[in-house]
Amino acid sequence: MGITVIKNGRIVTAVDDYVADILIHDGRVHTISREIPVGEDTEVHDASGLIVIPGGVDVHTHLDWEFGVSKTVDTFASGTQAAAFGGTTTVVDFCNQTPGESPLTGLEEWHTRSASACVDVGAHMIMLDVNDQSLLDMKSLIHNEGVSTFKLFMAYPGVLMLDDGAIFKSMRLAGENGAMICMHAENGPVIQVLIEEALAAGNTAPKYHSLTRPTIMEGEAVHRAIKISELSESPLYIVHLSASEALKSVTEARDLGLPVHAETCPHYLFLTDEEYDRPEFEGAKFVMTPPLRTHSHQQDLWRGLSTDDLQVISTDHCPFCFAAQPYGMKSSKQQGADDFSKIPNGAPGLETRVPLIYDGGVRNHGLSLNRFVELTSTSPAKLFGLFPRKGTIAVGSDADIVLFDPDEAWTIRADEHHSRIDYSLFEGREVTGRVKKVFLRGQLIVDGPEWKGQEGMGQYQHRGDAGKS
Ligand code: DUC
Ligand code: ZN
Ligand code: ZN
Repeated sequence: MGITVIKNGRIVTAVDDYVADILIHDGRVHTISREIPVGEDTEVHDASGLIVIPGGVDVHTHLDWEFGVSKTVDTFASGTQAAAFGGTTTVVDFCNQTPGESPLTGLEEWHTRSASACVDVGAHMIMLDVNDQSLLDMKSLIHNEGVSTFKLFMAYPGVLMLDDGAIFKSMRLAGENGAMICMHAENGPVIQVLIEEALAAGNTAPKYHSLTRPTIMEGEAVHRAIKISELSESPLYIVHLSASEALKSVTEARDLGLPVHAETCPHYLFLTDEEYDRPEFEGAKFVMTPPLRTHSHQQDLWRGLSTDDLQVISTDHCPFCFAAQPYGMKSSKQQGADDFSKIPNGAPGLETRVPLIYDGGVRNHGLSLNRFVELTSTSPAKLFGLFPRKGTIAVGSDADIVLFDPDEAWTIRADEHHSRIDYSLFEGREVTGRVKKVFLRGQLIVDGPEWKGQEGMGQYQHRGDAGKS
């Protein structure tokens, strides 16, 4: 690969903010200097008036993933192309163990599916069957396969949920081996009772998804997860945190100095449970877990982002189409037309995360530009064992770079997206701030509306120790 120079951009990292040129060679940042002379064969990109930020790191996606009887609609090719257009150049995606099988087999299958990725990819493992052998396999995943994070579920009894003993064993092993547990924290058995009672009373509409998953049961599970991780002396990462009660427990733990971390997602920051009152079956588009909450929870989440009680904003991109059976899929949101508990839980977000957080966070909620980069790139890269290769612009780092126009106003439209999903949670929302160019390891992959990348160019990321901030 030749030499590329990005000239005159305002480089913003989690800690810096200055105007300079960047010389890229062999896929990495080679030189950063105020004025880099340009040779004849150099590829030059003028970034005057643009912000130059490290490629986004989204550590919570579900691409081409089977969830119960449903399957997410994005392939690795479509989902990662959507990521790139949204300014994200690394995703860490969830693969899973099949009960009765080794998690190593789940990773092998994931590698086959992810071969078409257009941006760099890492894998977390969802543990569904914790026993002596699978605990040994976890060690092998950590030390040989670059998988240093594991998701466990405290929800979905009989399907995904692990009991507290299995959680304790997994956490202890993770802590002893430089890994971290990512927890889906909701009290599954209590929620199951509420779901059964709602259905028995004839309450089948999408809004009952929200009414049967109370915030207090998220708070209870987060508290329990923290206590088990404290005993097992392991770092803990709470995924998709949505509720004030949950945040309170995380804040208390962090104040005690425990290695407890948490992410929230754009939908919890910008939408509320009023979406479930939409007419017809429209509320199903917003059925994700945990559900959308009230405005007061949302305000607490913004406070948590500003005080670093929340360290990451990821998408939980888990796209199921609204319309029935597109792309030959067997399932869609319509599966739950007569029973909210059958609506596949999940929503899209990969393509809109970075601009939404710039618009809503920097422009409208007082986040600094540095904090915006930290939340969407640097902090996830550090916590998930990717830093400093990813998550910053520095000499020696991968040249994953986004040129971002802070002033361009545009409107979010699902039919302009690159994801295969047929709706956006943010349809019609006007935002200011737009991704203009994206480089993956120095190669231009997004140039305005044009796709310049290739399927399969994404590289697997062997991740190092997790839980380090
Ligand atoms: N949790 C996730 O993280 N994604 C999809 C559904 C769920 O319960
Ligand atoms: Zn989850
Ligand atoms: Zn998820």
